[in-house]
Amino acid sequence: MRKSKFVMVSMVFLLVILVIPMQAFAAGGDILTNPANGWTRYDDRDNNFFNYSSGTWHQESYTPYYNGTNSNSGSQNATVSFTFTGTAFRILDFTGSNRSSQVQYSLDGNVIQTYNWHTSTYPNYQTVLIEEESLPFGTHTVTLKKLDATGSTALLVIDAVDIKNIPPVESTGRALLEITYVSGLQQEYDLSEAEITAFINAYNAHAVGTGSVLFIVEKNFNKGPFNSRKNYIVFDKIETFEVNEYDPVTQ
Ligand SMILES: [Ca+2]
Repeated sequence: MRKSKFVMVSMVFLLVILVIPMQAFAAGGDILTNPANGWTRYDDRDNNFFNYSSGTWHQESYTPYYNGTNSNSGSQNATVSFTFTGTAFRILDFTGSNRSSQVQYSLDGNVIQTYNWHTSTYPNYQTVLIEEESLPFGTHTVTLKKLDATGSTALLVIDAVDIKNIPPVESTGRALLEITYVSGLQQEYDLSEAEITAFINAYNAHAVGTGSVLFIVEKNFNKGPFNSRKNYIVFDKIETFEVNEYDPVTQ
């Protein structure tokens, strides 16, 4: 009982420590002309990564943007989203006199914040406008929606997005893989580190159009009369998943 209380107090304390800097750092502000080590950059014209919808989107070419490109829309309710597997992302563009004053940011279907990027400041290209650094490792969907009125001086613009997709390193632990399927069914698998890594690699390979459409989990428990039992995880049926690592020694 004492241990539980200590864990809870510690978790609350940890949350306070984590949340305050995250909120303060959410505005970003750094200029990143290249992704940091361990991060991957996706350019705005990567249609396998970005989903542009609910508005008229235009492509512009201009050297100061990453790769010399941006995608922009002045339509009210213009929406762009992307889904990734990892722990962190950064959205790059700049604040300026022709940017939207109401960009609604949602993470995994939850509205987080609305940004005003309509400023009189001189444009600093490839600035981090939104940054999340400490998400639980898994699949996440980020959505930006332009709420203000249609206009050519109120644009929602994507230059590029950086993703950190390296799973947290644990030396000896196991992990619970929690999968939510499109059907709403949730399943949990107790896997080794190697199995988790294999699953993530297979998932990412499938996401870019290579690799198998499924992943097979060997069940080492409740075999009953069978020599082996297998679970078949079909990637296209997955809505989202989370990996929660633990150390079996301390459980
Ligand atoms: Ca670009």
